[in-house]
Amino acid sequence: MLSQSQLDDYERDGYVVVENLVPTDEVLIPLKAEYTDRLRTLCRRWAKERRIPAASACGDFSEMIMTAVQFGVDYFQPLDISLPTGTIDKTTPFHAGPAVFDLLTNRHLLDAVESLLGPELTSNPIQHVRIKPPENVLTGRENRPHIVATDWHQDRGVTLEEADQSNMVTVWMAVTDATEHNGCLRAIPGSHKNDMLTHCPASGQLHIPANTFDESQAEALPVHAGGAVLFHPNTIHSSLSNDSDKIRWSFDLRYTVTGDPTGRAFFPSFIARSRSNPAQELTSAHAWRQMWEDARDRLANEGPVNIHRWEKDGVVCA
Ligand SMILES: O=C(O)CCC(=O)C(=O)O
Ligand SMILES: [Fe+2]
Repeated sequence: MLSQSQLDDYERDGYVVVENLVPTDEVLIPLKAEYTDRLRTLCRRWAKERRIPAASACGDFSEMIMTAVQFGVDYFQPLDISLPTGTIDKTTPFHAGPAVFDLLTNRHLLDAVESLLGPELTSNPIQHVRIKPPENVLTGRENRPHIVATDWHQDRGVTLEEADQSNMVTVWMAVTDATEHNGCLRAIPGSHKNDMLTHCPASGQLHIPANTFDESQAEALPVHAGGAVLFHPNTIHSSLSNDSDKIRWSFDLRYTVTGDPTGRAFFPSFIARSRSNPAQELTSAHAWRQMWEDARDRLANEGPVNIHRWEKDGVVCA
């Protein structure tokens, strides 16, 4: 549970930095092991398909990411914990492993979210892994917010209108230490008290135009591995670029009060905690994975999915 002073911070600023939110041995070590195995399988396949040199060492996690970057192989989608937007087919890759499910349902994490949203919590499918290489190894074409610095936005702006009244919290979990040098979050304190601002699509990201908020108020939010930043859906935030020479790794998860729209009804949500009826809680990592596979099969037969409401020609976007 969060302390009174952490709750006060959240109320005043729209975010709270919580160090040591999840235990390293229960959560981070299994996650790193699961991701390393998954990436090794991918790496060996890429080598076999000659997408990377056949002699590539598929050993260390960072090395494999750097090899993928160097040879222009997309490592992001096969490691992401969500299906993508746009067109989905029956083979669109994603990662829904048991260590991720254990993170989503970790009791310490849910205790903190319960302090903010109450005892009935749904895991919202708006969730991503962000494994960011040093920005200087990337080509200028790469602008996905899962790989480079993320532009200023509110998470409310990346959901559909149906979730505008939903009670929701984002949990931004650091897997590696997040610093100002390697691309930690930044946020505008108190911005959650405002309404949602207009977001403009540009170069593969959404952003709030600079003249509609005061960027000089921004606070950097460094946090150690195993800690998290919890923030409100109206909090204006972005991330810095990874100017270090190592990978920077985070997960962003979201929780919604059960019954409130998640904003992505076409992706699967599940009850992560219910104090009124604990039997409703999903406890099977396998069942969770199956929900995503079923969603993929369904969406492969439907048109592309859209995740936001914004047009390039919004009044402030010109
Ligand atoms: O880690 C990032 O680059 C930004 C993450 C973000 O916008 C979020 O977690 O909502
Ligand atoms: Fe965000």
